[in-house]
Amino acid sequence: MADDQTGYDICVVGLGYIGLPTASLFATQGFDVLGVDIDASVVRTVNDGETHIEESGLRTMVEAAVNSGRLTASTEPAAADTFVIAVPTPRTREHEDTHGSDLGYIDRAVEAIVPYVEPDNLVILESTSPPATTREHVAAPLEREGFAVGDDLYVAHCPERVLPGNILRELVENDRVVGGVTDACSRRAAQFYRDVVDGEIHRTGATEAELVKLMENTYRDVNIALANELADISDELGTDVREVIDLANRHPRVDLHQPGPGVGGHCLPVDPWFVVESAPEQARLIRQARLINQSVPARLAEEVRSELTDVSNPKVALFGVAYKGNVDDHRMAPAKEIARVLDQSDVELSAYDPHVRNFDFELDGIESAVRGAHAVVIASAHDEFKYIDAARIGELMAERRLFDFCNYLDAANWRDAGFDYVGRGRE
Ligand code: SAJ
Repeated sequence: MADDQTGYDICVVGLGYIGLPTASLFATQGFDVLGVDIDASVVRTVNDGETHIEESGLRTMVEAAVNSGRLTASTEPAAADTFVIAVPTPRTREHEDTHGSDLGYIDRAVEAIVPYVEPDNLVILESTSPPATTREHVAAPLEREGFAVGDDLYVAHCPERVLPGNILRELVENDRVVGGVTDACSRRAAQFYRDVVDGEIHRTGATEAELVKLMENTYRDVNIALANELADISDELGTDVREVIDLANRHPRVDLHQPGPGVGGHCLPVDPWFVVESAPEQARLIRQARLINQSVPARLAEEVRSELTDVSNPKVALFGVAYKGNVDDHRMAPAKEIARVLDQSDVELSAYDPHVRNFDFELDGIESAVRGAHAVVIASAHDEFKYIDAARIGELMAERRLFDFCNYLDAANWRDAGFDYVGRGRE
């Protein structure tokens, strides 16, 4: 602890993909940090200098932070100058076109810190949240405790904006948007990040900051829906979607994204709904884009199934169950929906993923996954898949079909090995 009178410099509530990197980053910069998680096994792991998530460089940083004595984990918060809340904000219903947001984690985090918050503290919400959450779910309950936000307590939203797989670098290099409940709150929160962030720090209001974050991911989701639609158009017209996108993107003001097996992760499939929910009448395009992306995995699974109608006892090997390439995170991965649809038909399913350790069902080694299979489906673009020996895989399979829904592999290489190669929107 920095000083027994005031407690820790920082108390980070939620030791997940954002909270743990944030806590260890500040600790390695010399701050005394308490990391809090409701999961006792996470707390034990961190106190042992280890990590429960796969993220490049994180293990080393956590180990250094814990060994230096500046990072401690606990299931209980304690007094600190600054509280950072980085807990999940999941949606409440899946696969429907209206979605509520579950702010229970935020409410419980605020409740947990209330006994420790003192005058002049700073409370920051980093969790991606629907508009007005910082005011209504963080500032309001603290005001009910007698604080005057902006006067004797400072509350702000500073959305995390880092890319999984690249978190430690982006935490330092990316610009930050800091939205205070008042101007004084914004100034105080900006000052907090200045010690560890090399990027620019932009000050705005709390609700604006919430919308900035949501629109960043919404922009990607709408753009990917456009790319997925373009893949279907390319199938119809017999054009190569990759070439069309690549050449269109040579224009200085165009940045088309890529089609794929669907949009997964805990951000893009969720955040646009927060916007739709906040202004349902206005957010028509955002809703439509979400529905388009949401429908992709099931449609692709049907496509696989229909290619196998003549096969008796078809077996499909799913390669990649993570929500995108080179991560171990499988939250809302398109592979889950592909597996669900195939599983409902008479297809025998196997799955291989070199990054994911625990999945919804048991994963196989590469050879047992493909043995006797009639098709391989690529559902996450992991680097390892580029180095697969297509001929060797083909020898083990009953029939050689490859559905490369990530447009990731070298079609010529697989065709040379006797595979019937199907990509997204390309010959
Ligand atoms: N995807 C496509 N086509 C593309 C790009 C992505 O189909 O052209 C798919 C991916 O395969 C994946 C999904 O979209 O299934 C989401 O992947 P992503 O890389 O776009 O985003 P995330 O969820 O890993 O991280 C995003 C990032 N947001 C932006 O880049 C604007 C990250 O910076 C955020 O911090 C993160 O969301 C978050 O936590 O909100």
